[in-house]
Amino acid sequence: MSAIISRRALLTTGALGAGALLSGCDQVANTPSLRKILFSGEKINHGLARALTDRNSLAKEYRPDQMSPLFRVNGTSNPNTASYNAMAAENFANWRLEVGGLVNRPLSISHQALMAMPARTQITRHDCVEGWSAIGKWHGPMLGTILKAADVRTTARYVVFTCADLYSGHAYYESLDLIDAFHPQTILAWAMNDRMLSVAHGAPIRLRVERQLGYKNAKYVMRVDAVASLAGIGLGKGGYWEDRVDYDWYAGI
Ligand SMILES: Nc1nc2c(c(=O)[nH]1)N[C@H]1C(S)=C(S)[C@@H](COP(=O)(O)O)O[C@H]1N2
Ligand SMILES: [Mo]
Repeated sequence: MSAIISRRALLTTGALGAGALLSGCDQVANTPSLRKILFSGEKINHGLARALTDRNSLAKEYRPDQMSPLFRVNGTSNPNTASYNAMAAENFANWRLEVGGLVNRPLSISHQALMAMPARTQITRHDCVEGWSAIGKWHGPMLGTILKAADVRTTARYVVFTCADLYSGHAYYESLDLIDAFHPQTILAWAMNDRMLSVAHGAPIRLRVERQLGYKNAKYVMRVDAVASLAGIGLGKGGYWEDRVDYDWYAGI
């Protein structure tokens, strides 16, 4: 069946639920107990997206005239801690991105050095689960370039982003698997809409992972760590919203 159904049709079925797609061609999938085992919870979205889309395909990129006149600020708009405020007051001249965990060469990269790296520019649409979208232009080095420089060990399976802010009193963090971490549109953006990234949008750098929903796009990134497991980090589900309100860890769109 997969040869006949277009990618668009498959993606559309996401809204209806995979049951609608499968029921027409697979009686087994209609057996409630089996369906429960095969397609429980978030695994249905994660598994389907992986099976049906090419994970290396690119998110749509837009033209400059399609950029949103206003890009909403959501979640934390200023970490407002003593250490963050001190760094911001110096325009992040003494901030460093720490890259560690399961890497052979831990890195400590200054803002200046990060901005001197080869960078990508991409105009993409940000989709927040709360029901708004905005198209913006992002500029920064590919995360993959940094991870290659750090020489991620073969035992690593995820990359964890530690942010400077607390949201409702809990540290914001996020994580990606290595496929998304090395995706060419996954960048650490230091500029937005041709200007230095503002505090409200995540200065000095924020993750842009263009094939995932808004909450995966961590602002105020301070550390990047390669890890073998997400257990023991936060509440263990891989991100702030995953831990707090059970959002899907895999938010691919
Ligand atoms: N550190 C941090 N990153 C974050 C958030 C946050 O509160 N703190 N909110 C997330 C959510 S839900 C969205 S929709 C986007 C909002 O990014 P924006 O403020 O640039 O629009 O950031 C994401 N990354
Ligand atoms: Mo969001």
